[in-house]
Amino acid sequence: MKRTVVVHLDMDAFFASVEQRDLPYLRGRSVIVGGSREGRGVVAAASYEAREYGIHSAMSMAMAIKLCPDAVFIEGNIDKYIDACRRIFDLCSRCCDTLEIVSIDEVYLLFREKWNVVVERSAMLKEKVYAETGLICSMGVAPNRILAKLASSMEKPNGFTILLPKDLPGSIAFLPVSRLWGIGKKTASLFKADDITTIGELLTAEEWRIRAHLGTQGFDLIKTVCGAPDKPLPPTKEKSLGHEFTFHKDLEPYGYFWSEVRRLCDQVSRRLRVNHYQGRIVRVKLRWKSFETHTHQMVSNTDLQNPFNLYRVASRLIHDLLKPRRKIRLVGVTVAEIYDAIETDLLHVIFPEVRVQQKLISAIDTIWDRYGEESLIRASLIPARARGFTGVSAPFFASSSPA
Ligand code: TTP
Ligand code: MG
Ligand code: MG
Repeated sequence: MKRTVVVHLDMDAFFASVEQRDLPYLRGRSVIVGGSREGRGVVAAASYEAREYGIHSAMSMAMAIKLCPDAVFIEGNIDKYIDACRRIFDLCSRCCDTLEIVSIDEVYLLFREKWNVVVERSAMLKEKVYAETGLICSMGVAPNRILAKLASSMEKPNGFTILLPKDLPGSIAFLPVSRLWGIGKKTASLFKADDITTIGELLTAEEWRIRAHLGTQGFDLIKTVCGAPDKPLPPTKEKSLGHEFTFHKDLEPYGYFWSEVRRLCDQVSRRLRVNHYQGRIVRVKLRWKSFETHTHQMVSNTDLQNPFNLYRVASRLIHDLLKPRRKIRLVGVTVAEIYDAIETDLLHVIFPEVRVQQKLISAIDTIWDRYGEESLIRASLIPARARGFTGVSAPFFASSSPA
């Protein structure tokens, strides 16, 4: 059986590079994307030019200004970064067997191919990412995830590093132990007190020292560093999730209809949040009074855990399907091609407009978690409910079938 070869891809100075791409006068200059220059903002991304001054992500803006007052400071545009990230992930998903999204600018690509095939495909992907998005990334090719991530960081920016099994662990022995995923600053300083600073020194350290600082997992780490493959892949997850609503009485698409569509979007995005999923496709379904059924879908480049975004896309799709004077029996909203959500908490802190909506959404989640999802409903549904308008709501989790 072929062993898995892992490729790790990470964009270089991601947010800052998007700005340099879109505003040519920023190219070659120190660019800092982050919170406001006043107050308690932090640096989200720094271009490689800015890093020469010691600036890095998560540093306070006040400190960044002190270190490099001539830098160009930009508050950034999250929609642009998410759009770029979707395009990149889309290119990645087309060239490997399994794609694992780690963060907004980072993925693992898993291949069950020979090394030379993987190397060739990865090099082509790197070129494609640049050709289609104008952005540069670094890639690492290795026998497991930890080594692939290490490899992609070894020659940043614009790096392409291959860690062949036959050269391991010698090819990484000179690197500090802190470069390994899972060894934080604290553990690294404990090792340092034992005169272990490089990966090579870690590999020759006495067993009891490794156990003392890393527990029994330390031995797994050592095997990994020597090129052992990762544990088998987890089974694939459900591919879509949605909600549909059958009206008590067939109706034309006016006020109340749209309130129910909003509610469907609330429910679907809530389930994405609860399960920590994100999705690429929005699909709607309309069943007419005649039982004739139509579906319509589009690729979405926005955060669908946010019900406002989901409604914007779904309502556009429904408008495309509507026919004059025809009554509707059922409406459904589905998000398909779901995948594990990217951790965006930091982005919420940095971008004020996202932060406001996020506050509202998490307040709603808190109430629903505590009192159930009937405890809080849209005000626009109250008059219709009072007049006896109702219907049957049905959630579903599909493995492949459309809504
Ligand atoms: P990273 O990949 O950690 O950093 P980077 O792409 O800017 O630079 P590198 O070339 O070293 O990979 O993060 C990706 C993006 O995520 C980054 O451009 C901005 C955002 N981010 C934050 O908003 N806050 C943070 O603290 C970090 C680390 C990243
Ligand atoms: Mg990056
Ligand atoms: Mg990253």
